[in-house]
Amino acid sequence: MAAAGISLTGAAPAGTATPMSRVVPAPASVQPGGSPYRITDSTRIRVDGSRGAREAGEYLADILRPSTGYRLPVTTRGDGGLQLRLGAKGLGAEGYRLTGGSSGVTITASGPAGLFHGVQTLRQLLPPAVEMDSVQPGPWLVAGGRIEDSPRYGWRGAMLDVSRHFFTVGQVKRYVDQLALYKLNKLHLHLSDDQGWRIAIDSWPRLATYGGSTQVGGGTGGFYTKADYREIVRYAASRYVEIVPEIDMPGHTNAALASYADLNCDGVAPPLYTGTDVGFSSLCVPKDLTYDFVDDVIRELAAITPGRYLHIGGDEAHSTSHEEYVAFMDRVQPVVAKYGKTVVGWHQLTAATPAKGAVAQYWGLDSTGAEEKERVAAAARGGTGVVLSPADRVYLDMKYDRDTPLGLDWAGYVDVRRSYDWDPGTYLPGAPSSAIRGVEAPLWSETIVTSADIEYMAFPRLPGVAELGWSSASTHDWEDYRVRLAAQAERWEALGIGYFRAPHVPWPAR
Ligand code: TNX
Repeated sequence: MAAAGISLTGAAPAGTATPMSRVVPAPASVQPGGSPYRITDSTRIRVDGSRGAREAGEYLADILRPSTGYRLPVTTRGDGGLQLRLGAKGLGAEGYRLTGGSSGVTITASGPAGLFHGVQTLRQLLPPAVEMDSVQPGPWLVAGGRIEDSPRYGWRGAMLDVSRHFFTVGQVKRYVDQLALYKLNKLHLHLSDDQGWRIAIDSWPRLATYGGSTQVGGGTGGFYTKADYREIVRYAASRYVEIVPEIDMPGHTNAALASYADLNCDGVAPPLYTGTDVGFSSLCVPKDLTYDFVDDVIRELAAITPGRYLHIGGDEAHSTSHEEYVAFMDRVQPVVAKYGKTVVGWHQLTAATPAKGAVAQYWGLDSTGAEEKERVAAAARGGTGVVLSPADRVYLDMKYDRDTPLGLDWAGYVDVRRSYDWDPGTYLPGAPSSAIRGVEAPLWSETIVTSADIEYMAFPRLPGVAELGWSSASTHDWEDYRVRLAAQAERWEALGIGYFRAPHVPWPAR
């Protein structure tokens, strides 16, 4: 039997506060102590006059009101209760400080993103039932003590492949909310591939209307209008998530080539494609029209993307010769810069000449050859940033084990421990740690059709990737992590997130 107050499943016993040491991702510093605060009918959410604090306060109220049934007014007047204030020094753009005691809980931060992340921590300190949309009994206790927290990396991402299967604006927003819960701050949208072009481009309308009209398996596909895309960007920004749009080039372009015959070297449009092969398509590198196309697409996409980055793909260009690949990247990267964005590419970009300030997204495996790893490391030494997405660690489309009903297995099975148990700081031999911008968990959607599919593959692996991106290496400990992870399960259940009950994690009984 567990000692009083300690639960082997990581869940706090009813009527006690969740320990501060249970938060995922692990905070930089936790000093538990003092009395808990109890949210009651008379609690107020007190904000300073800033827009960031007001928005974080309203966001917090939206989470708390349905389940507590309390009014929880957001006000600039008075003291105590749940306080959100900007103006703290030395916490960085995303850091925060949370202090709790019997008279209230105060979150302070230097910037609004920090307040928002602090609210996510507060949320995890409350019982999972706080996530329900009907009134629950409580009590609503927040442990006493102090957390001071800021992230290890600035790039903590997830990628969703909306090309192989299309996902609606509502489905993308749902995923954004799940990212925000674990302090992830980038959502990379893979907007084009052989099977579908998913973003309206006014100067080339058939890309979306024809190129977006199907998907893997032959369904009707879909695409985002510019208004849809802006809505995704706006919603993500309200959760401090930056959208990184990707147009994959010069390979993975069958949907574009099918939409405009003139883009093909032979002037003949191929049929739309609904299978799952890769590496068979290429833009026509010698043709001038190709660069008119690229310029139009990048200009229009950059104009609706407030974020800093534009991803140009560059992976698996097996139908493009090396010389043509290099020539293509030499010509296309300056277009991204011309429209004010920073190039991101899959790490094959390092086989060409990455533009100054470019970011390479590494998706190799432990078993990837030393030469390929060294090419990326050399680029990193030369100033190219690196985002780590090792396929046999963080590809969320890889099966957990042989029985996983969804997903692929070309990079092997990726169980929960494998996805968590590595160090981004030392992962790529020869890459200076200063070049590592962070981590990103891609979810390719050849086999992923519904939000339930997304969630089954992302949970429980995604929170581990979030922890690798946020928490310092000194907090890394599988035995401790798996207990904290298990404690998340009741929150997922309250949120309607179906997850894989991975072995070796002490999940609460159902
Ligand atoms: C490789 S990873 C791809 C994608 C596939 C994925 C499936 C990468 C940059 N390219 O085209 O969807 O494998 O796991």
